Amino acid sequence: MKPGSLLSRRTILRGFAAGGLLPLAGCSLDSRSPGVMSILDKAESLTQAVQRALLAPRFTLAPEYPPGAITPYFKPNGSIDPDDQAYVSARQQNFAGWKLEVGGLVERPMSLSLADLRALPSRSQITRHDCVEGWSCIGQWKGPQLSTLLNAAGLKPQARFIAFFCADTLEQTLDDTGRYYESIDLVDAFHPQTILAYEMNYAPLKVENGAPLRLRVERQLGYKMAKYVMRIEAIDSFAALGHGQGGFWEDRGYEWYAGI
Ligand SMILES: Nc1nc2c(c(=O)[nH]1)N[C@H]1C(S)=C(S)[C@@H](COP(=O)(O)O)O[C@H]1N2
Ligand SMILES: [Mo]
Repeated sequence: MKPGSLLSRRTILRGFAAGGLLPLAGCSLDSRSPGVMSILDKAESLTQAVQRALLAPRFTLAPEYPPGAITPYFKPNGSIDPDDQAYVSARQQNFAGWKLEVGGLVERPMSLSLADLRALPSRSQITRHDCVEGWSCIGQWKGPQLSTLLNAAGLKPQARFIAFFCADTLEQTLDDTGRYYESIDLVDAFHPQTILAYEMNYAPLKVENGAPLRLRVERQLGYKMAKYVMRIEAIDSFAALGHGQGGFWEDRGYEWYAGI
């Protein structure tokens, strides 16, 4: 699938505001008053109906499990102990001075401490993590929905993707392109199960799993779930990031859209 959805931000927000799922029946042409509908109007309604039908599966929830299904040992993968300077010093203070930056194409850039994040309404979910390498683990995750932060910051109309910049360098390069980053579109960003988790298995997130904060985007493969998130940016294109493919692993050949 091509990066960037056909849906506008307003359509997405409206869809979720209506209760999480887009009403497929909302596009009936018959309900429009006769006489005033131009050919153009008709074409527009049809296009929207087709878009909604095609994209509806992306709004469904990933399966959630009971606590008894939690995998006893959740395998950490990729970076498990970043030695980047900013991360090491933040960790030494137990992340007391750490702040999540929210910026880019937003009306109100924000800077949030862990205490700020914990004070926000949160979602807890027990989900299965599928790594592209072929293993899966079930874990519990808790944190604010990404939509809460994005709504507070206010996306500018040009925003099409959300990028996550991480603390860890997974590959040593001369130009910083070995730093982990990820990006998702606004459909995933506003999905109700897309959260920024500070808790895993009912305990503070451990360093090996991305402390102090990691993304959970449950309809996608593991490499989309950025650990050690330091900065979030609303962007209109990811062409200028890294090698231009939208994420660390995408720059090394993986699919940008890793839906499951
Ligand atoms: N910052 C960062 N995020 C990352 C990675 C990484 O190396 N660095 N690895 C990814 C991959 S491939 C997977 S499967 C999961 C692993 O998460 P876990 O360590 O909690 O199991 O994190 C993803 N997010
Ligand atoms: Mo992975």
